[in-house]
Amino acid sequence: MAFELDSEHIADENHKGIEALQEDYEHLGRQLARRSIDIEKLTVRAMAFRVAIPSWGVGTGGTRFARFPGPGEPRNIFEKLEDCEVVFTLVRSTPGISLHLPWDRPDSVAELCRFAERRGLSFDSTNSNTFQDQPDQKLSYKFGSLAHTDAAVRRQAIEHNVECLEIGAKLGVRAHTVWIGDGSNFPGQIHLRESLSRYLDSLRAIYRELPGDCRLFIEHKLYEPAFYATVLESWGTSYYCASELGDRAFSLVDLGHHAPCTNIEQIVARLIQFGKLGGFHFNDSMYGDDDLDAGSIKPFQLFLVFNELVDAELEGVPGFDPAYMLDQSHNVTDPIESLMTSAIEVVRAYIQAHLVDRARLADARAANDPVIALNSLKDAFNTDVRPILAMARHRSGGAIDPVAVYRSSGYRQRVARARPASARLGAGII
Ligand code: PSV
Ligand code: MN
Repeated sequence: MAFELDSEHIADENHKGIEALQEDYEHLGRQLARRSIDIEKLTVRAMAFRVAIPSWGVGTGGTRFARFPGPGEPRNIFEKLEDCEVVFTLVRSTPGISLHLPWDRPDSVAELCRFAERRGLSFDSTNSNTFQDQPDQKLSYKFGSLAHTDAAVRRQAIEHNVECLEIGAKLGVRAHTVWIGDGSNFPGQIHLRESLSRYLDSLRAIYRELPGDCRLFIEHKLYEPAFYATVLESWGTSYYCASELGDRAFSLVDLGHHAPCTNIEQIVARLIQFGKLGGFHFNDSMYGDDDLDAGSIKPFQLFLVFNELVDAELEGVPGFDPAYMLDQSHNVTDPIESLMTSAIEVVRAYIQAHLVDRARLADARAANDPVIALNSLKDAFNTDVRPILAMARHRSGGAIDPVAVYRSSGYRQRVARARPASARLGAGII
């Protein structure tokens, strides 16, 4: 409680920026009106948009070479939620939490729910972890988990996922996400077809235990930790597995889990078309990582992904209901600042996608006019929608300039004093 952001401080900071924002907002409103777009409708959409925060994202991550801990890192799930609350208070679009187990296994689920509720937070999804060994674990995941050659290891990994489902049901989550590190580092190390069959059989056992209102998301990744062949390596294999499992199994797209230059927006379109798009882990990457802040490297790609999503939303594609989550690792930034920045970027792409003149785009396509088709997208992408995002935050009680308010609040300095560094922190991705 002692660390909460002071609402007076937010109001004082907003007071400094409101006049300029009002001016920019009115100016943009006039520009958009010339394009027959009502700025108020977009602001309402921005206020309603939601993207979940990963509980692991508030910790400092590392690379395989080193981890440089930051001051005041959260040491347990309650402290993680305190940091998530700061993000939510300032940007307002992030009340949902995506929980990683067993990293964040609560002693009392009821107590965790009460703690979250008091802060206006709720639990969006659970994520299992069979890519690491835990201190008290009987069998090792060194050579895999759900696709392991040993049935006993597979059973242990299934049981962990079933426990996640049980905890998730009490937390009221809407989805459970399974990402496995299974794969091989060398040609010949695993039987490519048999390992996928074992994985699918294990998933079937998990799927059978899925509570009625919960969806199962499976997350593919091209490589890492396996360097030669990952068992669930691509959206195609993911689609196949989700289809085999049943109506409540879907593919989750983590933007960082593809080869460089992959046309991710097309993958998104395919999964929408086949009724199997479950959700997203937003982040960005330059090469093969999945760690950078959303929109920091390829903002146009993020926009193009949202262009597909908004197209499906406006068309009313049956069953279209993707879950949006961030998933990034913060090695050199303050995690709270990175999460706020990413959440804003995601809303930015969503609102820009709503600016696309879809009738003009359809006409250009029908006339085989690539220049006008591209311009329809570029006109939307090149519109600076920041006044809409800032106004949406302000009207929702958040900050006009979240990073500035956060920095001047002294929150990090306060938690640094209250949370002495511990040698074994499980807060971030190592
Ligand atoms: C794997 O890289 C991943 O994207 C999965 O979503 C994990 O659950 C998460 O990162 C944390 O390691
Ligand atoms: Mn992910």
